[in-house]
This record gives sequence, C-alpha cells and structure tokens, in this order.
Amino acid sequence: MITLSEFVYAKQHEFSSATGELSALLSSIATAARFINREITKAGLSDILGFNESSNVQGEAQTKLDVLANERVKKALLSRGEVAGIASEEDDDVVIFEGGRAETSKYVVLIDPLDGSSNIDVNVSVGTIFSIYRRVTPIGQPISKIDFLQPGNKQVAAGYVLYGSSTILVYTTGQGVHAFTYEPALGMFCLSNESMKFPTKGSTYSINEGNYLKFPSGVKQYMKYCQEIDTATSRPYNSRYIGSLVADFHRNLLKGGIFMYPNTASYPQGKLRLLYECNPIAFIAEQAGAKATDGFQSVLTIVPTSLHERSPFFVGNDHMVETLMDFLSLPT
Ligand code: AHM
Ligand code: MG
Repeated sequence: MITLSEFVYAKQHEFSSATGELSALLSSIATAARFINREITKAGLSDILGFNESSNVQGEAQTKLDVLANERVKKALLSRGEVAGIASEEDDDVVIFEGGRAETSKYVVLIDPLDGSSNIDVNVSVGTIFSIYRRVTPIGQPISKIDFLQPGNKQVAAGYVLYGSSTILVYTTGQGVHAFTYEPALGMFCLSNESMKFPTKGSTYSINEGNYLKFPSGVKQYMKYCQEIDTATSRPYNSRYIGSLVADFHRNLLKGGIFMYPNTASYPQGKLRLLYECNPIAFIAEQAGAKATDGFQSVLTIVPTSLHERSPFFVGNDHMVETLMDFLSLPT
C-alpha cells in the first residue's frame, strides 16, 4: 500500500526545481479533505445540513457545509508556508496571506471547497476541486489578483476529492493523473489508480436535459446525434447526469463519456466557473488523454479577466468532443 505522501514524495524527482513545497501543499489539501469527509459522512447527525443564512458573491445560497468546507480549506493552507494566497468560489475576493507570505511564498491556490453542495441533503456525491499556480509577481513584492488570473495552461497542479461511495483524491502535476482512495481506519489516502487514462471509446453523455430548450442549436443537434441508433458507433449513448461535476467527470474518466454544461438562456456565459471548476478539470482531462473546450477553443488557453468568470464547458473523450464541436460550428 502506497500512501499519497509517499507517492508524491517519490514523484518529486520529476521536477527539476523540486523543493518539496508542492508535495507539502498537496498534503495540506488532503488534510482539509479528511476533515470535510468527516463532516459530510456525519452531516445528518450534526445539524449541518441545509442552507446557511449567507449567499456568495454570485448571489447563490450557501449551504452550512459550503461555509464549513471553505473555512477548513483556508485554515489548512494558512498553516503551511508554501501558499501566498487563496481564491475561493465562496469568497468575494482573493485572500492574501499575511506575515511575509504574500512576498515570499511560491504558490497561489484556487478552490471550490464543496462543489455540487445542493446534493448533500439527499446524500448524493459532492467534491472539492483545487487548482495551483506559481506566483507571477516577483519574490519580494506582495502578490495581487494578477497572480490568480492566469490561463489554465499555467497550472502546476490540479485535482479533486470526490466524496462518494468511497472518498477519492485525484490529482495531476502534469505528469499523469493518479487516484488515491481514503482508508478511514488508517486516516490515509492510498494509491488506487496510477497514470489514469480515459478509455479510448466513450458512450455516455452527461447534461442537464431539462434545459434542452435553452441550449444552443449545436448542442441540441449533438444530443439528437447521441440518441440516434447506429451500431457502428455504439449509439444510442447512455445518458447519465448526477448534477455534481466531480462525480459526473469521475464516472466519465473511468468509463468514457462527455460532460456538457453549455451556455443557456439562464446562464449566457455558462454556469461553471472557469478558475475553480473548468480549468482544474480540464487539466486532469488533458493529462488523461481527453479534451476540454468551451465549444471553440481549449479551456486551458482562455485568459481570465475576473475571478468568478464562467464558461461553457464540454469535457470528455476526444472523438465525442470533436463531434460536438463539429455540430457547434454549423451555421444556425
Ligand atoms: P456549485 O458550485 O454551486 O455547487 O454548482 C456547480 C454544480 C456542478 O457540480 C454541476 O455540474 C452543476 O452545478 C449542476 O448544475 P445544474 O443543477 O444546473 O444541472
Ligand atoms: Mg462549484
């Protein structure tokens, strides 16, 4: 049995400039995940289900667990010296760490502490998503928002924790995608899948079909394509939608498939957040041999202009994403 810390430590030699800081940072995210996992598994017993009285900067209601998870992640990262600041989906603005950290620490972290949190009250899987960048502000000067507004192809690491039938941490540092299953009796994440790859063929599509009438016509046409009968291409495809990005993506990573959250009449820019959701999942997808696009370009090449900006998001097997893009490029 190989633990997350042992594995990350052993992989350090893959970085020419490795100092152990990134490994320590991943360990502190795992610590926060252990705490969140504990709170989720006993949520029904401890009066932390349901909504908080607050809402986030995007005006979305926060659950009590959103707030708790956000606090816990910040605490875990604050306790380590590697992080200069953090941006969270749940906070209005970036949090720049004090005590010299803003001037000297190497990394910034962007996080969605509890993705899919509306699923918690009904015992459906949720996740934590994280994305790590090297600061661009020179050492000696305090970091600012600019350090967080980097395109996804500058990520040095990204990952997610899926709190499902088991709790799994999946991460990449650009050297493949690796998964670790939480062993509660030992309190440790242990290696369960090394160098994960999307299966070569996918035959599942995931989308909130209730929004069909609000979708762009290319998406509607692709959905019809998925539903047509054609044995040569294994159609019709299965439709599976959990409504929790991490869970939907993780299923597709293991079984093959495409996840879609297009722009809709209600969400003209898409619903998912570029920095906290799309970029980290896209980095993992590309490392696992799949594709992630906003419909026209690789998600990882988009240069963000604001912290909470949204993007249409399509991620999955190459052949599925490419066919979708063909439909999106047709004249309407
Ligand atoms: P959240 O960050 O507020 O939890 O929202 C993100 C979630 C994703 O996990 C999921 O893919 C999507 O929202 C589901 O949205 P919808 O209910 O509109 O299908
Ligand atoms: Mg989210």
